[in-house]
Amino acid sequence: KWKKFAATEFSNKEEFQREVVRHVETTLARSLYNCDELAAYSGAALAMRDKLIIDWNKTQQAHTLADQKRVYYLSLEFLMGRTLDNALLNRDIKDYAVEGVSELGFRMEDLIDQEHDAALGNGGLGRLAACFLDSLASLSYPAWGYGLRYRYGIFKQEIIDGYQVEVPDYWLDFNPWEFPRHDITVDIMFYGYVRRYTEDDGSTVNIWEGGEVVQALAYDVPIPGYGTSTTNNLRLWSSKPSTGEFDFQKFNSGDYESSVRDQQRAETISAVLYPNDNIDVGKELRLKQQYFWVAASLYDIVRRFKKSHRAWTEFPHQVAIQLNDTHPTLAIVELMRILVDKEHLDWDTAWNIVTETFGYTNHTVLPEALEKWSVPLFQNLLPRHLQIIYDINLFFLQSVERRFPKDRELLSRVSIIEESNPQVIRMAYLAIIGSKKVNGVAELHSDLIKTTIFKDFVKIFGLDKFTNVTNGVTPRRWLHQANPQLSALIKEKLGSYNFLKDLSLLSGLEKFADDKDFQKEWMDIKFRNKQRLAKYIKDTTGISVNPSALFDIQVKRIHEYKRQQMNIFGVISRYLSLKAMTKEERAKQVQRVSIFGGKAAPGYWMAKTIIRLITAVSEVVNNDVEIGDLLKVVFIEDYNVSKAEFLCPASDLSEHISTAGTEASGTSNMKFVLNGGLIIGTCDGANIEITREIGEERIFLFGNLAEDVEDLRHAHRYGKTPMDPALKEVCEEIQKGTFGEPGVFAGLIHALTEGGDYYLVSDDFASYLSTHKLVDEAFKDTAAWAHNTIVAVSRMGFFTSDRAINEYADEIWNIDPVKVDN
Ligand code: 26Y
Repeated sequence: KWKKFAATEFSNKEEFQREVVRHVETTLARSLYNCDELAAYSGAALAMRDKLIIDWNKTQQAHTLADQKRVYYLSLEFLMGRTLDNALLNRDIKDYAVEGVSELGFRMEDLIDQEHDAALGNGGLGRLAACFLDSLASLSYPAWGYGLRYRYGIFKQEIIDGYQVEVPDYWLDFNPWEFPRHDITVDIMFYGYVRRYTEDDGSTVNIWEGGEVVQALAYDVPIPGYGTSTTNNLRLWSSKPSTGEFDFQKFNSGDYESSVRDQQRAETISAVLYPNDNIDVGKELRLKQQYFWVAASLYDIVRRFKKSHRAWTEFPHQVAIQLNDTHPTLAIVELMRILVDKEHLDWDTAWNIVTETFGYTNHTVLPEALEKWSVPLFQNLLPRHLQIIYDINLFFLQSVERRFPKDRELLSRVSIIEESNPQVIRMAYLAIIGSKKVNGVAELHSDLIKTTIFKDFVKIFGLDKFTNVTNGVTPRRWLHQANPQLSALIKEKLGSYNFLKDLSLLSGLEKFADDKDFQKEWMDIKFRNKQRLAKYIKDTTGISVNPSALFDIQVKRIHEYKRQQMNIFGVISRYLSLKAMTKEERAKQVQRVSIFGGKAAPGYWMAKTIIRLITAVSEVVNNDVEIGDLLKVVFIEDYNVSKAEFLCPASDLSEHISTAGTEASGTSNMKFVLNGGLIIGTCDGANIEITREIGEERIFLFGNLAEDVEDLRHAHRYGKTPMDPALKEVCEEIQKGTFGEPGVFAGLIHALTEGGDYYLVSDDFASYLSTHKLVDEAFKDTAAWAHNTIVAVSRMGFFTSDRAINEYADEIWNIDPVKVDN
């Protein structure tokens, strides 16, 4: 009955068209005769959005009615990318949208290309959160994401004279995918002091007061599931001056400037995403962001829980909160503050509720990425929270002392407070102590955290608290949307698109692996995807690349542990070998295009130097007429989600070559294999599980194992490791000035020599180069290559984020799906 009032339900191209036109003419106030691609995109987006809102309301209603346990995914990063194409595909209306706009004179691809990426994240952790939202909705779980609505997402990268230059990413000019909820605001306090007094009944009460107040305003983003009406909510908080705080007194008395300054100070909190990936810098503003977001989210969650008038002890049966890394760990402390200071529960009852509610996902073992907050800084900003942390620590250490009497070393090792100068709060320890479950993101990583950084906690809490959930990626965006031709070919073979909901069905492809016609169609699609990339490279860099050459891609954040430096040293080595060959020898070589992309954190000097070396090598190699198409080197500017969508389908080979034991999982490795590419990689992160699934004859593994890293590093420190000869040759070539002023690259060479080669480039270099030779040989046999990529894809079912989310739901959150009627 209600449906017939829903004007925006459309189910054919005419209706879609009508809605686009209506929005262009009325919402945007433009004439159709003056409608450019941006206006047409906007009209299409608004039409799609109307449809999503209806499903979204239905979903929220169904969830309220079902009154089941919900999960809240707290993440400081959501790397969503574009929405229109994804929403059209998830709702299965792309076909008539394409026809609808084509009759208006537009190509859908051009409209889709008008959309700005929502880039509220750095890399893997942020993109994982986005894949998880897609899976949560597609599997109909009652789930909310909570994050910050940054005015500036991750910076845009420009390459100027070979160097990275950062440009602000202002993305909110036109964003139809969000809804401000002017009625949903929360006042958040900072600074101030704690007033303690004794009640008549003798109990002590702590009141945090006298601080400055900032207001959090909710913006909601609908998250459409695939093949279901479920449309979940992502709630992002934006900061603004609290209504009481904007100083009208000052304003009226003429102190206009300082009243505007106060306003700006409030808005600063959600102004910009910190552009650091896997490196902690400990800035006060970031702590402010964390508390602001966590406090607003918890207020919201608690308010929703209170509506059901249940006892507090029911809280963990209604609410699961997942902490995406330690960034939201303050939520543990804030919930304690709410329960003890405001709701007057006794400490133990409150603590039981808290430790039944939270789960903590760790994404790294790198020491420089583990968050620590200086106690003086923290005390000034959040005085009451520091007291609560001290109490949590005290009770925890007392319990450890009882179980392990007289082990003072253990106590100091596991204390939340590190006795450095100044003292610091170890957020990971707080997250472990306050959570029911702790998980790593791939098997090796989950094993490593249990045996290294968290081993004392395994001893204290037992093994059951620590678990693994191997990451996954959503096949909707990373197969169906990014590679529509491959998705359609698979559908043709399997009979339906059901594999997009149950990726294990891909196994049905394996029987076609030797079918010559199928192989041809398969490889033709790869070729067309490479042609599209070649055109993009030509248009944006001027470099011509041969689409028949082997495309070797490494795209990810630039970091020494990910070893882009090893890749470019390998390219130099290949260049030197080619130069040394006769014409006849050269003619037998496999042509290669080495493609790099990724952002360096603005303050990460070494990462920026790696980018400079890549661009310097590309200038020399690409202009060497003797080399021609045998080797091209390309740096793709401003790597982001929408670029990943056309890069992943265009690789023959992708590189996942981190020093063993450093890459927690990696997720682009999964995307590349899912799109019919092979991998060269180390025994690290999810590469290991990918190998197990697809078979070791289909992956080019090389290098030392995680268990040997410590000894190898030790050997370097004591000068026992001569540099690999091929690497030495590369260094000498750089020092000769072949790639420009060698002083520019001195830091990179120093890291390999006096620096102790911490990332073991030299130790792995010989096996890296010889493995690349195997790749060349394998690539010459097109039929075998086709066979191997088909088999690999058919065995990738495990790496869907649907599987990961089902594991979280069953083993950590204890939640069930809620059906939403169509
Ligand atoms: C402390 C702070 C500045 C910080 C900010 C961002 C610390 C870490 C990060 C981001 C970490 C990250 O992206 N980690 C990656 O998470 C992926 C998803 O689990 C993994 O696949 C990947 O191996 C890991 O590096």
